[in-house]
Amino acid sequence: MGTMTFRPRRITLPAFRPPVFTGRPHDARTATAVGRWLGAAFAVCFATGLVSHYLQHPPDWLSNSLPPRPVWGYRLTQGLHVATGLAAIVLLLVKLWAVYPRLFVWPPVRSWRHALERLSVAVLVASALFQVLTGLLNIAEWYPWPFSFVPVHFAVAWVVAGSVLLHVAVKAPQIGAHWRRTSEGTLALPAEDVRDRRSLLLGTGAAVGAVTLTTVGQTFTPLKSLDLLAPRHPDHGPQGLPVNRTAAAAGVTASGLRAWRLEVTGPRPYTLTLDALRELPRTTARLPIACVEGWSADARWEGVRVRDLVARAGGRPGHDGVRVTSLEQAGAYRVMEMGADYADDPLSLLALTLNGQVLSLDHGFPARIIAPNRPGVLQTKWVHRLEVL
Ligand SMILES: Nc1nc2c(c(=O)[nH]1)N[C@H]1C(S)=C(S)[C@@H](COP(=O)(O)O)O[C@H]1N2
Ligand SMILES: [Mo]
Repeated sequence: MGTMTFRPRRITLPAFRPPVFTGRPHDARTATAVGRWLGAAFAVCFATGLVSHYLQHPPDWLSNSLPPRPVWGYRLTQGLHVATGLAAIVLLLVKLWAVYPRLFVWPPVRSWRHALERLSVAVLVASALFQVLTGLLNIAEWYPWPFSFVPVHFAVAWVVAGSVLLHVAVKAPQIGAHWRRTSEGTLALPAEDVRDRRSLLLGTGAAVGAVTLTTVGQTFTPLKSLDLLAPRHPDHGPQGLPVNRTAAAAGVTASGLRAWRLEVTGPRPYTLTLDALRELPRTTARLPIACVEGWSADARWEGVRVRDLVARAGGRPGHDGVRVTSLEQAGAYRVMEMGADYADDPLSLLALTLNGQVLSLDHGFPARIIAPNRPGVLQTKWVHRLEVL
């Protein structure tokens, strides 16, 4: 048997030729022009998200000094949070389209500095996409992931905020040139290039406008007739108000309520039947339910002031907070705490009626909390216990 010699042949790969992108829509000026709107949307979204987070999970030092006024405060901030988040989806896609040719820069890494810059952009893009996607699915109440939405959305918001700041710092020279209108010889641009960019920016503005107009009516009721794309319509639901969690979903049934009593604990604990509760002096207030998911609606509520119930149990109005417990067996919003300023506010009610009718089971019969300037998740339904803290 003869021996075969194996001689490896040298394989030469053709030199990689990255695609060439021309045209103004992919240049730094376009990226900057879209980027500043995206930056503004993210800034408002981040700030309003912090408001929402700290109203829902106040640190101890803050829990007794959150402001119950203006009554529409949370409605405004959360409406802005969801509206700017939705606008950011459009802006982010356009921005990524404007800059995606940079994925193909060759060589992919030129220096340490360049590598770090690309890494920071990767973190920015990934975290920004993650935030708008999880936010969007949350307003649709769809959770196709194994983690819990609120803490993860909150944590990643800081990653986005940090990487936006870093990105703006790294790109400061280009951004500065854009503001000074000196980048890439604007004045010398051919007319069609200027038209291209203008068309792209106008199209982007139109898309943001369309998304906003067809969704913002979920919270800005003058535009509610245009609310075609938002998951909720502020008028659709029993007694003219949407319902997030129904009594059935919460496991609350009419028969389970037959033995209902309101228990109030404190220095002088007491129990009230529904008839006895109805006998107490009542207050009427027009207050919104403002859901964290972005819909909100005003309604007329009538009920007993929380501060009267607290005072009757020997609590000190203005000093003591309240823990409120729902009949619901499980669920993140079964137990809620109210700081002293909220508990003492004359508009914080244990409501018995909604828009002139006894509360329906889905709206929290026999009694639910309604308080000014609070996230919907804290407007506890099917209340059966108050504890003076
Ligand atoms: N016990 C209990 N109360 C609750 C909830 C809940 O899941 N359980 N959902 C809250 C949420 S998320 C909102 S937005 C409001 C909505 O009130 P509504 O269904 O009467 O409109 O109720 C809040 N009260
Ligand atoms: Mo909600």
